[in-house]
Amino acid sequence: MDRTVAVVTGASSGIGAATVRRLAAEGFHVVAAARRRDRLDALAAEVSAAGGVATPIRCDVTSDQEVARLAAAVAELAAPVTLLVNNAGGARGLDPVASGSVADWQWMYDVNVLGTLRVTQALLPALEASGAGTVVVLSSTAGLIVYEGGGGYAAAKHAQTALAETLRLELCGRPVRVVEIDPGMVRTDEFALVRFNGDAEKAAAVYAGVAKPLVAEDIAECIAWSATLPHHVNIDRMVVRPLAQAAQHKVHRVF
Ligand code: 8X3
Repeated sequence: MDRTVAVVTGASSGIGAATVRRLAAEGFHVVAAARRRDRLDALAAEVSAAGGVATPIRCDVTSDQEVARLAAAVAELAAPVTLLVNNAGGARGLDPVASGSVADWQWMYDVNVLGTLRVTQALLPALEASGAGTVVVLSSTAGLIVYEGGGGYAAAKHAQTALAETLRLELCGRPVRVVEIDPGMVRTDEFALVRFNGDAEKAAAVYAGVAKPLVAEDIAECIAWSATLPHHVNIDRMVVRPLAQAAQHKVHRVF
């Protein structure tokens, strides 16, 4: 099988890891990029045992040097690069604007927005050269709406959404489509834990009473679907929420 390359950032857990598994099953040679190399190695071994191909590459998307190394390692594979999934990101804190930490806001801007910018810039030439490239930007419903305590995260996700929309305009007429995926409530091992600095009780409260929050595999399915449609079909934006979440503030909880 002639496998094309799909690069997934933030691949060591959650939506990223699920996307690596899903795209490998779809027949891509998946480059799994993240900071935690041990986790990537285990994931690549798992993919291989299932008959797929995944190459683990350490990459912190907040580092220019590491992103340059990622692009060089991808080039060494000498195969068409048809898909980039900008998944690395996250939230820190749920503080009101009045007392939010500047460092948290900076981190969120760096990992969500500039991380997407760095990796997209580094891989865009290869994606275009493939003749049928796709850039997926994992933003969030927080990229479309704001909520109390979510100012820093919403600001970063709104910026990431702006990046995706601008890129699509700029690439019009060139063979790279840009897909923005905006998940609502997704229960993963780490998203809420990172947001609350490891406080498991606060993290669990986010999903309390919600019968079925989305899981990472649900979003991986959306990514795989939009990335494997015929290349002239561009899903501009996909907003995905669990059935129990009709809107950001409208969540059905049963206690
Ligand atoms: C995650 C959605 O509601 O926590 O990106 O902002 S939310």
